[in-house]
Amino acid sequence: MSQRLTFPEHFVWGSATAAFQIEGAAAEDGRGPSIWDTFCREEGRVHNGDTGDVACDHYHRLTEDLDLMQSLGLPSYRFSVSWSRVQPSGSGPVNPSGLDFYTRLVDGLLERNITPLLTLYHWDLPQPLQDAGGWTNRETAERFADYAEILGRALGDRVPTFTTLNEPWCSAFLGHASGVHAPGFTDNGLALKAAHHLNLAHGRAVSALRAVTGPDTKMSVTLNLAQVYANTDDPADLAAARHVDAIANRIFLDPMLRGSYPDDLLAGTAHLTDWSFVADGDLAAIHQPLDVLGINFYAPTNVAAATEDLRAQVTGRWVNDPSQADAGPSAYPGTDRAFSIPQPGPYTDMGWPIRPEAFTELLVRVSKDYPDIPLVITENGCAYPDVLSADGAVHDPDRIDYVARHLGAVHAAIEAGADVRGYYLWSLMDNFEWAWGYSKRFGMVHVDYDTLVRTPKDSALWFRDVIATNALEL
Ligand code: IFM
Repeated sequence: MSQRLTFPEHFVWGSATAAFQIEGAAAEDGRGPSIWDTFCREEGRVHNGDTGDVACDHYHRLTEDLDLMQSLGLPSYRFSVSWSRVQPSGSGPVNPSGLDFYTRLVDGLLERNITPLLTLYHWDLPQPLQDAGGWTNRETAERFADYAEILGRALGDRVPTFTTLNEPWCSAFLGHASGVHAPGFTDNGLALKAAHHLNLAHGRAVSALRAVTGPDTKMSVTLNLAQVYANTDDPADLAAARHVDAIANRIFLDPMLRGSYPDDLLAGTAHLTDWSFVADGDLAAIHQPLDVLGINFYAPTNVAAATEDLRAQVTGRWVNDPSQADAGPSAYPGTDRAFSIPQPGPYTDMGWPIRPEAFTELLVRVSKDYPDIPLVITENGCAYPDVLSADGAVHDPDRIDYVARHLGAVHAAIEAGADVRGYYLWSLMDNFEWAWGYSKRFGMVHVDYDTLVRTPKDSALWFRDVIATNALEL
């Protein structure tokens, strides 16, 4: 029997993108190279050798895309700023054309009554900063604060909410442990150091933004939290799941929201690093008051202790690590004794299992363990191999089903007491899916990569109705 779920008054609806994934215009108007420009050019890193050079050409099609958002009834839009476009060297002079692009974007949103949600960093570090050590160099956190200040001064009067980092877990661990993301390193100790510097960058950026924006400007961070299950009640499996929870979740949540690193994280990684990169005062700097916690969720994780038997049997991917080839280096330092167990389907085109109830459990858990901070779903969505049909439409019933069931899960979490204030669908349009290149389509708008024509999929029209009614038929 179908039911109608109504969302709270003032619930914020939107969709999300990121600069490198949609903008293109990689070498235009003074933009400098980022680590993803470099990574795409390294043999074998990205499917099909795809690059972000053109992407969805959003840089040149800004007005068309703003009109598209308006036609889809979006009340809010989450985007990220390309640091390399605004500050091509990652430090020093601002590139006025780059800043102008984001000014036009924000103004264009506001003219259409669409509320901007600005992410400062979605993985595209300026290459010159990488050449100086990237996130393994503590100085990068200071440069990030300078960059945050530039954006705060330029747009703080018009952007109500700033998000510092998108999914720092990916930057740290996919970038430095499993190596499937830029800069492509496989060094567990370095990954932990990068994680700390990302935490520090977040704290410094919040302070810098607060200093130049008004008291009503909201500060946030977006984390891709993992809902981790132990495969059995065996103490070894439970310990493995707890360790993955520390590396995936509490390594960011605890310093940002509690001002400390969890003891079990420090103990569980002591063979990889002595954590001497944590300087006096760092934890206080990281622990800044936040107004919103952004959560990205796609699929849960099932973990077992890695017995010799399992090593022989399991060829499943490492935990929560979609881009990684089977049995590569782990993205979870210290989980050399733990395996991600393949879960039953159905799966999305990424091979990720569809388990909406895990989303409810995650939201309820976070709101209990870290109370008093409103939550916003800054990403949720799915990839399917959508095609333009002969009737000119893109029929994507699987996406509608996935999003409806995950919205149902958000609603259930709210009913259970979680303070969830909004939901951003990933993504506005098909785009560059990192190591998967353009082979995975997450958009509610189809992009023809030859013509760059945009076609709203059935899911976009369905989502427009959900937004208009603030309710869902499930
Ligand atoms: O496309 C990505 C996005 O950049 C970050 N979160 C997950 C999405 C799907 O993989």
